[in-house]
Amino acid sequence: MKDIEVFFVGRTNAGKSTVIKELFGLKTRTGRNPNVTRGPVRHRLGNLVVIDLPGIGFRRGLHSYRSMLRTIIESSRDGHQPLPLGVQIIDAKSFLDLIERHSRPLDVDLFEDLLDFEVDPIVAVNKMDKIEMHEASLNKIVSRLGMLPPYKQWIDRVVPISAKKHDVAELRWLISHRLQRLREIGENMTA
Ligand SMILES: Nc1nc2c(ncn2[C@@H]2O[C@H](COP(=O)(O)OP(=O)(O)OP(=O)(O)O)[C@@H](O)[C@H]2O)c(=O)[nH]1
Ligand SMILES: [Mg+2]
Repeated sequence: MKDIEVFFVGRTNAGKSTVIKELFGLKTRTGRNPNVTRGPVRHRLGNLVVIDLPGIGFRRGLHSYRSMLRTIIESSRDGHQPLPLGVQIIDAKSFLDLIERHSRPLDVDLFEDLLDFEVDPIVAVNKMDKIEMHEASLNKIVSRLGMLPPYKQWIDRVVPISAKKHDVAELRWLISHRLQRLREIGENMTA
């Protein structure tokens, strides 16, 4: 059986490592400071490879992030594996604060990059416990990412979560559904 990879991307401190810990019970390093995860950390679970990536925005700019993503995606092509599943973690609070201040969150560039790389990402909007008016906030976030609101139109791609509150059930479901599809693609690929 071919390996299937799932990688987690996002701005530093968005909660990538916390989400991985919640979803897979893995011992990832998490922390309140930025730049906790320093390099791609791979965890193998049978034929599933979970990749915890460093965050974008602190020490690591968009350019170096892109080349890290390109390496992961191209190595799956070279190994004749299905394209990895990408899960983008967004810190809802910080995203909304940035657009309030008329700044463009790096999450938008990252999302566009993933689409350009032909990875159809799952977008997990994390730290929902820190924001009010969930529906309106999620609508703002998806429209900034270039998707038409309401966000509920995108339930096969966008999912609100709160990793710290152990609220990741919908994300777990979405990921397992996508991984199943990738497994089927893998089985149909010739070596
Ligand atoms: N309030 C709240 N805090 C969260 C949530 N998820 C993660 N955090 C906190 O956010 C901080 C960063 O979490 P990490 O999982 O280390 O974030 P990361 O994206 O892996 O960060 P880097 O590896 O530095 O890029 C930690 O203090 C977590 O406890 C959440 O759902 N709600
Ligand atoms: Mg981390």
